[in-house]
Amino acid sequence: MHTEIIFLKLLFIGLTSAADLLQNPDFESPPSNLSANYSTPYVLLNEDNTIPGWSFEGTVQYVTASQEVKLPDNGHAIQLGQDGKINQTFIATGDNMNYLLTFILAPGGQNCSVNADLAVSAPDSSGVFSLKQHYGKESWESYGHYLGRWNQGEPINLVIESSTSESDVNSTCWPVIDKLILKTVTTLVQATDNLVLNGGFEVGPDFLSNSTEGILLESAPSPVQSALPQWAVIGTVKYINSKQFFVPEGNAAVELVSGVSTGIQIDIMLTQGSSYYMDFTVGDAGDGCDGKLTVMVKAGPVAQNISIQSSGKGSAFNYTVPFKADSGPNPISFLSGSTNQTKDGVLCGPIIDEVVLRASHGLKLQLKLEILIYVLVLAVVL
Ligand SMILES: *[C@@H]1O[C@H](CO)[C@@H](O)[C@H](O)[C@H]1NC(C)=O
Ligand SMILES: *[C@@H]1O[C@H](CO)[C@@H](O)[C@H](O)[C@H]1NC(C)=O
Ligand SMILES: *[C@@H]1O[C@H](CO)[C@@H](O)[C@H](O)[C@H]1NC(C)=O
Ligand SMILES: *[C@@H]1O[C@H](CO)[C@@H](O)[C@H](O)[C@H]1NC(C)=O
Ligand SMILES: *[C@@H]1O[C@H](CO)[C@@H](O)[C@H](O)[C@H]1NC(C)=O
Ligand SMILES: *[C@@H]1O[C@H](CO)[C@@H](O)[C@H](O)[C@H]1NC(C)=O
Ligand SMILES: *[C@@H]1O[C@H](CO)[C@@H](O)[C@H](O)[C@H]1NC(C)=O
Ligand SMILES: *[C@@H]1O[C@H](CO)[C@@H](O)[C@H](O)[C@H]1NC(C)=O
Ligand SMILES: *[C@@H]1O[C@H](CO)[C@@H](O)[C@H](O)[C@H]1NC(C)=O
Ligand SMILES: [Ca+2]
Repeated sequence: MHTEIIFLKLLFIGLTSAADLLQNPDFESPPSNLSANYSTPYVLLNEDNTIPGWSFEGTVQYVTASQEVKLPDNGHAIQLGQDGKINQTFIATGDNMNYLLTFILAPGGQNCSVNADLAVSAPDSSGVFSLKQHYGKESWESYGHYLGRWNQGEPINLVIESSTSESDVNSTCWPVIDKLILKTVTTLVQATDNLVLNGGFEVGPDFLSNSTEGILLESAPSPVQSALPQWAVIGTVKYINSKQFFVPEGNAAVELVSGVSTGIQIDIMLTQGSSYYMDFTVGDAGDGCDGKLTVMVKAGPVAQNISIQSSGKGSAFNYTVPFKADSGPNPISFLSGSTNQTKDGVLCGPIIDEVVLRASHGLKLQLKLEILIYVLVLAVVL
């Protein structure tokens, strides 16, 4: 039994990187037959050009970072103009893997009145992304997206295209895409000491190695088709890493950035009438969000508002909410109680980490049992 427990815990962290599933994911291999020098920020591609790894259709331009178009690492990217579309087929690896995509969306142009959207689709999913300003210090944003779940060997056609309802194409800023990162995540398995899966938010889309920005996660009503596995996302949240932000535990946490009543939620079936404890950490990411930050917390039938006084330099406070489970799904949610900004006008908010849900009796008993069995096994071995 003890080895089984260890095995389960290993499964829980059983992530693999799919870093090289996509070819030319950052467009640093330039298109063939480029007519112009890289001295112009945009080069329109035609039928004589091919983009290594990708097919394209419609108005597509090769972009070089410049004063006009800012890109991470000052690299190259692709702009999807009118009816612009690129696609690439990758072969799924591993069985029943979930695929999470990270990418950069940058504004393509300066004096336009509307931004066209970017549509990302795969056989089991589609998502539409609009460039959101004021969520970071850069003009571009990094997004996370749940692509789907496939078995070994399946060919997956990833399609990225521009999308607009605007008829005046001349006043439209067309999206620029860069730095795609694919990550595979195994289906998470219940740990013995926490009834919430991914309660520490360690499983999520990959961070860009050089970016100082977090990753925006858009609304995801279904926790199984969420870029933050097991959590539904309401509004937009920012997935943050410990390399660039203050994170209370482990490598990642969630910052509630998009204002009142936005955040994360799960529904969980529990034993009706039994007592549970929910432990969690609230803090600030050290990103200059100084002042009062409020989180509206729900644990089954219990709702509680928690406010912290943040200095914007990184802080963490632990809380425990005891509750008796209702029948049916019990909501566990963390929603922002305020809309906040840093002095630079960047939207910010409280961070959540280390959500642990435990039965008030069951757990102690189980732990004792584990120790007992461990001792017995040791005794037998010796
Ligand atoms: C590209 O630009 C460089 C200098 O910026 C110039 O020497 C070279 O001739 C140009 N090549 C083409 C193909 O225009
Ligand atoms: C370059 O363009 C020529 C036509 O101008 C075409 O025949 C050739 O296949 C192209 N090469 C590549 C690698 O796309
Ligand atoms: C990170 O940035 C540095 C300097 O801007 C650059 O030299 C390096 O190639 C970047 N690393 C990656 C992985 O993009
Ligand atoms: C792009 O999609 C088309 C079908 O729409 C397919 O024929 C083509 O092989 C795809 N390109 C790549 C690079 O996967
Ligand atoms: C945008 O407008 C500014 C001022 O009106 C002008 O200086 C700049 O050249 C324009 N940029 C583009 C890409 O048209
Ligand atoms: C867009 O601009 C081009 C030339 O700059 C012009 O020929 C075209 O008619 C314009 N289209 C619209 C819809 O205004
Ligand atoms: C957050 O917003 C609330 C009102 O919505 C305000 O009272 C509080 O001071 C703000 N905190 C920060 C860090 O801006
Ligand atoms: C928490 O704050 C919100 C907004 O101020 C309010 O509507 C709600 O009733 C509060 N909840 C509790 C449990 O105090
Ligand atoms: C919060 O709890 C964790 C254990 O879950 C502990 O490691 C950490 O030190 C606690 N933090 C604070 C501020 O008490
Ligand atoms: Ca964490």
